[in-house]
Amino acid sequence: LQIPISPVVDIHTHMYPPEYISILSSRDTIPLVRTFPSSPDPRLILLESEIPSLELALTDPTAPLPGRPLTKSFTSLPAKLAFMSRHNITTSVLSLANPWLDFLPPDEAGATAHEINTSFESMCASEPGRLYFFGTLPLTAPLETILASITHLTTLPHCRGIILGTSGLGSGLDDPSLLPIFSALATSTLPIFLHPHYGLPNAVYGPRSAAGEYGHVLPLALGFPMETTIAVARMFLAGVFDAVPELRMILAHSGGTLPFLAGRIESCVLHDAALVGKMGGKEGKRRRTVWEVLREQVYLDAVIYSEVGLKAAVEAGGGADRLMFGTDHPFFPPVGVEGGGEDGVWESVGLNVQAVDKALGEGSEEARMVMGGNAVRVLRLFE
Ligand code: 5CU
Repeated sequence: LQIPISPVVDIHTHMYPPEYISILSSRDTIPLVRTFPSSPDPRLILLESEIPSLELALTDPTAPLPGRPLTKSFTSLPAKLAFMSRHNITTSVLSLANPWLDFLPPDEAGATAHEINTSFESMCASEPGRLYFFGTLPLTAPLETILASITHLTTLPHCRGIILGTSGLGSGLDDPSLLPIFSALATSTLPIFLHPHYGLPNAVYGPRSAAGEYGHVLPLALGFPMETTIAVARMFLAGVFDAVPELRMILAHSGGTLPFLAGRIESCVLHDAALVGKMGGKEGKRRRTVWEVLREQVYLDAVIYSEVGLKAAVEAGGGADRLMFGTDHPFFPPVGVEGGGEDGVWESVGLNVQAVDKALGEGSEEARMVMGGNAVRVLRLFE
């Protein structure tokens, strides 16, 4: 394996292996895959905000199609590799896309996680140096099954962490029942790639959004980042980072709005007499601020699409060495191109590359770190 001097590493890139698609195809409630007579591709319907359009399309054949087309970009390894080559991506760290295994019955989750993680391992093994992956946990299963799944992941040579949603075991990531899982991940040096799925309640987007007037903009642009922000703020307030100091988290979409709102979170803690006393730090130690937690235990991806957001993410991390490039492929393919344009150059990728170049200087050492060097170091790639 020839390791390039300046590899480009995509740490935010998803796939749905065939085993997962067959589960979705057998379902009547979201997440599901459904065919419609007016669509050449089956439709992938994932989000609660897509339920109104799904219901409409099931009763009215002329209504706009719900969800997104399930194209080869979501499922095919050759399509992923072709996308990487077209965009000069040396190595991808694959992950199952949302909503992972969050919806499975407890007695099925363990075996499904085993099957899906094994499937990712064999995809990665078939392309040495080009592919690694973040595993998936069977969070609806009993604790011992979840811990066994973590042990399984430690035996898979291409696994570099896990992808996790914000619901945890059903009560969010500040749930004390998660501490043994966080500890096991920390002990196994498996960072958590935290990714949103649930967004905000549909009601906040209003009836015009429910009627499809604004497409996916509000849930994806605003609901997703707020979800991540709230999940991490809850972990911080509950003292999870102090309880498991070796835990490392990589936050999707540059940490949601954390880089922008960390100061406000910190100020609200500081001005809450009861809380600041309670969070005083263990064994007389000083309380760590949200800024310190961000600089000691948190990494951010660089999927933010603008120079302004990227600069905030760099500042929040205390420098460019906590930021890692990503694409969010296969979401956000080019639109308005005959056939969907998935085989061309993706504007969504270009926006994130441009943001790095503009914020850090094209060709600079810092840009190189964000584009790949940091991922190689943090995720122990090519070892
Ligand atoms: O377009 C979308 O809905 C999504 C999604 O569901 N997950 C993701 O990672 N990005 C976009």
